[in-house]
Amino acid sequence: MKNVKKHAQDSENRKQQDLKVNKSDATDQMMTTDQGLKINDDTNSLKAGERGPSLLEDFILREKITHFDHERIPERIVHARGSAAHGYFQVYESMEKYTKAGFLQDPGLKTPVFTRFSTVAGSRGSTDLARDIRGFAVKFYTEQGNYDLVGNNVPVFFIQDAIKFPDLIHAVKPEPNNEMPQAASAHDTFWDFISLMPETMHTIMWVMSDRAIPRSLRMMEGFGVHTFRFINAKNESHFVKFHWKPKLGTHAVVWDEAQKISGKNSDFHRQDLWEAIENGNFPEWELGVQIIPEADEHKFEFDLLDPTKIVPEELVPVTIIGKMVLNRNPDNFFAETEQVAFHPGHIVPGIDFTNDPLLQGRLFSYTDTQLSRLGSPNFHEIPINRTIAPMFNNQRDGHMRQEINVGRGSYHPNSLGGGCPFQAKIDEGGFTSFNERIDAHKVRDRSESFSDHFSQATLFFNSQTQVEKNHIIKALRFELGKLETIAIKTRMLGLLSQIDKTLADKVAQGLGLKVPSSPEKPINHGVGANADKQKYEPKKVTQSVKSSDALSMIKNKTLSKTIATRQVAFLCSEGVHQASINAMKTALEKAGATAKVIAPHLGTIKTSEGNELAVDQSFLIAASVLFDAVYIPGGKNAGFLNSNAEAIEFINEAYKHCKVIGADEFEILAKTHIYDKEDKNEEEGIIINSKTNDKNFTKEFIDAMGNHRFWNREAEL
Ligand code: HDE
Repeated sequence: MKNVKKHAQDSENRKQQDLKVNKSDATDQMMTTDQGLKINDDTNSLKAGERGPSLLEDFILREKITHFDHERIPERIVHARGSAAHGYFQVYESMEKYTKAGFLQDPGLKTPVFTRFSTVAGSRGSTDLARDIRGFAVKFYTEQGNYDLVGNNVPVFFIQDAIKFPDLIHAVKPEPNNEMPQAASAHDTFWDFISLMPETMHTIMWVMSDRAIPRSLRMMEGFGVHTFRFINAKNESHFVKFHWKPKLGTHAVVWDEAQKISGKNSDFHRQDLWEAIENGNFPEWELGVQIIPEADEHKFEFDLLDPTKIVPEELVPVTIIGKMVLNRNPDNFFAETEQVAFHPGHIVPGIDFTNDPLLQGRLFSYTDTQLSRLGSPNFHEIPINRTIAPMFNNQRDGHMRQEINVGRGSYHPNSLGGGCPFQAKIDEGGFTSFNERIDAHKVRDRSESFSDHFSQATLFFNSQTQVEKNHIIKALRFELGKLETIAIKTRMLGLLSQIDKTLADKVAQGLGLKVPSSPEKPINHGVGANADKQKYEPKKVTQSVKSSDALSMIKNKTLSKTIATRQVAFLCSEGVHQASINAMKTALEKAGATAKVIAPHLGTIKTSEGNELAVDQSFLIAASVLFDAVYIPGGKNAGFLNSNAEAIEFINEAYKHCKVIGADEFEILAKTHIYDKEDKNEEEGIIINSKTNDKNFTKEFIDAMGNHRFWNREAEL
């Protein structure tokens, strides 16, 4: 056991050391040029006379500006905006029965990971809260080589074949004539494409749900999307679907909040992840797998190779096999988060691909894109991309080669180098592909088993609570409502009516349009070369699972009641009652939440007890959308809060977004919407101290926070 621990520690240390090469946080270093020449003056350029022209000879100036001129590299074509963290992965029990993957054998082994979360459509400088899928890419630095699980926070994808990916991305990116809109799908080109591609319908349901506007990167699920294979030492294969389940549960904000957060703090997610890790609140996910025996490949009413389908958890349960903890922020955004290069083709013995045509296309794309983004085939030598496994081969040279290969041999077979590097036998860890039999005609076509585009979209919609359905309807009303072209809206209504009639009717109502009585048939779009034969006809296959709780964030069993790391705004002003603040703050901190004092100005304010209270944020900086709950302590501040428009707006917004509001006295809320309501004293999620007996107040507030939102405040659609 001691050895196992040491081994685990070694592999973590090795990666840490690897990444610290050239770390530039020294405190005792003199400034030099890139050639190591000590610099005496970095403030003035070399000139002919004090007021004279700068001299071309000034190599220090030229070197500095030339390097600066080349600081930027192309941003990722998709997933440009990201944030990442280091951590480790640990399996709970050996998975030997299913896979020989080294990092899944030994519960004592901590495999270092680097995980990058991203939005898909926006540029590097766009907002975190865009309605979008989130990338969830994990690089495992295993002893057998790097394994990348490059997934998303949604378990399905828009398209079935990689050949449509450039079209999808062209459609969703800002329109080419005016480069608008940024990081948004609510525009004509996106919905034009979607409305002509029925296979996108299932993913559209997920993207229109609140899954596309997470509360935090720490509170979203992750999925491998494609079906992969586990291969064991006996070379037996099982199909596998990967799931990441967040320990804090899966949570979202609402669309109105998302849009406002984008203005108030476009780094909301990025900052939340960074601060959680800095404060020692290390985010954690469990890795789950759905394992399907090879013999069951054709037993489902959908095709396992189709990336627009899930395997409902009711048919194949998710088995939790390990955990990932993110415990260290990057030292340098560019060197690590920007230069990390993921690739679904980075696999290790024990894991293999299937013939999912989307996955197959990805296997080519990622290396190709790194070549233009990172500028060299040697991107694997960048510290964040280096493997901790010994790396040795006959690849040589190229732009920015770091390694100085010694010796004459750079070919195989050789005798001059004694035959080195040697090929590894399978029992020495040599990789071999799963020996799948393939016997087929060469065709540009798609399997009939891929032609059901609606039934899982219906399954997703049916699995939601009424509140979640309303949010999907409102999202569609928003997105389609922004389109200029009526024909696209109508075509979309036709597609929605094939998912659910009420859904289509409700969206149509918001758009002021009618659902077409017979939906437009897709003409030769997304149908492959056999389009001319009109062979393809989308169909709906009856699903054995009618509703799945795992698909709803509200019903989901992983929804956690914990309020750990949640942020509570305390609205205060001069004369606030300090004893109330102390009691609530202590109770919240005990539950793992954070209290922030918001007041008219920064610095300190005087409490009713005569003490100075430190202010965290002024009303000018803070906003309800940046917090999970609000508390208004009593004292002499009621007068001020009732006359301050910002404080009133703060409380009204918290109410609108269905958040918990606590106050020492009901009168403090006199100028808010809450006070005007008929059932004002009975509302759920409004906790008033004077009505509870003192002891229960903080408990009731914290219990209410555990419910997260009080959706009954939302209007019926
Ligand atoms: Fe990607 N994708 N993708 N993708 N993808 C990229 O690679 C691509 C797809 C995903 O944090 C690019 O290094 C194709 C599905 C993530 O660095 C590029 C297709 C899933 C990230 C690329 C897909 C993903 C990327 C751009 C259709 C979920 C960010 C920059 C066949 C399973 C990784 C880069 C990071 C990034 C291609 C579809 C996940 C261009 C051709 C499905 C999380 O290579």
